[in-house]
Amino acid sequence: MKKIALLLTLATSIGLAACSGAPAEVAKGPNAEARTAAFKKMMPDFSSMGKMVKGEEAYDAEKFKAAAASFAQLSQEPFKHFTSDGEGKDGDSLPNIWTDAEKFKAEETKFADAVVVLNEKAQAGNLEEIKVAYGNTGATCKSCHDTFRRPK
Ligand code: ASC
Repeated sequence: MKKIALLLTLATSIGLAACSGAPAEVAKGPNAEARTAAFKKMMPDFSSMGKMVKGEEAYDAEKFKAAAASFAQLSQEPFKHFTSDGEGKDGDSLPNIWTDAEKFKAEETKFADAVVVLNEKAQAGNLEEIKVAYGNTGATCKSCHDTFRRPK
């Protein structure tokens, strides 16, 4: 009887752990904090472009150009801080960032290249081409997150 109770407790804990997934927060050392701050800083530009691309806001060529140029600069910053703070202090960064550095670098390059094209298209001002470039940029965000960011 005791054995069954123990097994039940064990099964329940495993079940709960599987369902609840990763902890809500993983501690952040200084590098993780710097990454978060830099990603947060670049997001208003990406969101602003997103609203115009999705038609939630009227396309304003000058506003779009400014956001794309700013994003091209700000989006470089997070990648200066991808150094591990040590186990349990890397925030949303998964350990394979450090162990599979080559693949991570390839994701970073894909993103950076997509951002350059997005800025070029923004400055040229053809909304249909801008939409494609914006979509491609978002796809590189997702591709990296799917492999290297703690699932949310
Ligand atoms: C965003 C955001 C991301 C990317 C990604 C695009 O706005 O926060 O991580 O776009 O979702 O697929």
